[in-house]
Amino acid sequence: MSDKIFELIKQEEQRQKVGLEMIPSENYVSKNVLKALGSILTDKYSEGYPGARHYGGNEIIDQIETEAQRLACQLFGVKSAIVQPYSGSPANLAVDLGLVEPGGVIMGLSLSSGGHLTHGAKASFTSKIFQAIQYEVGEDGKINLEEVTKLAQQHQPKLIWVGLTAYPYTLDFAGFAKIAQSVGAYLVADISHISGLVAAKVLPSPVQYVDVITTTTHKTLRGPRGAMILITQKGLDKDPQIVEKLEKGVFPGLQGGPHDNVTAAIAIALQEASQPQFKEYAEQILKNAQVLAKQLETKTENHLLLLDLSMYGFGLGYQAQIALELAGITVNRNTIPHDPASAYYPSGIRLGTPALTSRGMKEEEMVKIASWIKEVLEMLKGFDLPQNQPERKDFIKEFRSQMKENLRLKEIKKEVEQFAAQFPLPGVTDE
Ligand code: DSN
Repeated sequence: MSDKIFELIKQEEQRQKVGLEMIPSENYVSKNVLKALGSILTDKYSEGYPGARHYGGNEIIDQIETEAQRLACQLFGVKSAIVQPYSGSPANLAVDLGLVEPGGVIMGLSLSSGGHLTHGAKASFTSKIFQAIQYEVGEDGKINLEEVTKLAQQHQPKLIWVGLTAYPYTLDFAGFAKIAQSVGAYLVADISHISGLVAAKVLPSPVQYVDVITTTTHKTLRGPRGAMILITQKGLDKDPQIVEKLEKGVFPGLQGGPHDNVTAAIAIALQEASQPQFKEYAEQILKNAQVLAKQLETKTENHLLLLDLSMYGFGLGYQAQIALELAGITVNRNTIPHDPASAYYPSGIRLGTPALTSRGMKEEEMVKIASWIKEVLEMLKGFDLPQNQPERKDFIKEFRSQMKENLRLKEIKKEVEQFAAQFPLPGVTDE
């Protein structure tokens, strides 16, 4: 037995218990999801799809995967579901590979405007395999559909992505549908961040407007790390072969055997997400985000906040992430649209409410947490990122060691620990 690893898992559990996880893509799964993940289903190989496997012994796995597909179709109101993608990035790549020839044109929101790497970012293989055109948000931080229309007319994409990882506003699926229609492109919604909110019907669903939907299963949907590709009636009407193309994109195009333990855990999470309590949970995520946004003087229409820290100084995202982590509050540094600093040392942080809400925190707790965050952010004044790039690494190192000695940060950490420990982690039992 690896004592070292089990000891480290315990330490991570303790870190999560006494800290506040505010990365908006993170969440806490239920005991049953954890149970399925840790089951003997992890031992099986099942290349292929239910009823058409390349290996024997899949009679029961077929039933598990079929049930996961059925639950996904029912919950999201789609016609077909592929539940095998290992995670969001492979799901998105499988969609591109299934629907567009290498070298074809794809279009997506840029990473710095709140899109995802796989929507065609320069650093992603999606922009090396395909000709990737990126649209940006305007000065108001919002997607400008006229701009998207112009780019689509000019570049005639085969596929358009509409989705987000750091965009705090509602996506106009109907507007995108008109653009995709006008150039004959497939329209794919990546709802990874918001799928739990869509499933609970507290945010608009893209189903009637798009051909395909991708989503991870571990964010607001509160399942295991995995992903799904969902095919709508619109998608089937546009391309009757679309399901086969996408299935082939996943296997054998990109992946080998599915992770059957994850498939089972996805089925459990989908079942949980169809319960009335999940709708209450999703509503509370949004209420909490509204309170947090108000307290932190920003705006959101979903579960996430993108905080521009320019009012405290230049390029403070990394420093904020470090100082908040020392206070027991986990967020991630993030670029803001048209960031004047850099991707590695950006001007903002991204935070959200799904994980805290899973622990039972409500509006009152958000006010308390926001006051700690504001206090920590005030401490950043005077710690502007050096303009001279070679100085930045040492500057961050020095900043970290200074902050480690900061007495008020140590006090806040204690306060946060006492506060957080009152809200148990849903999947964890004390043994
Ligand atoms: N890592 C995910 C997120 O944090 O949004 C995107 O892949």
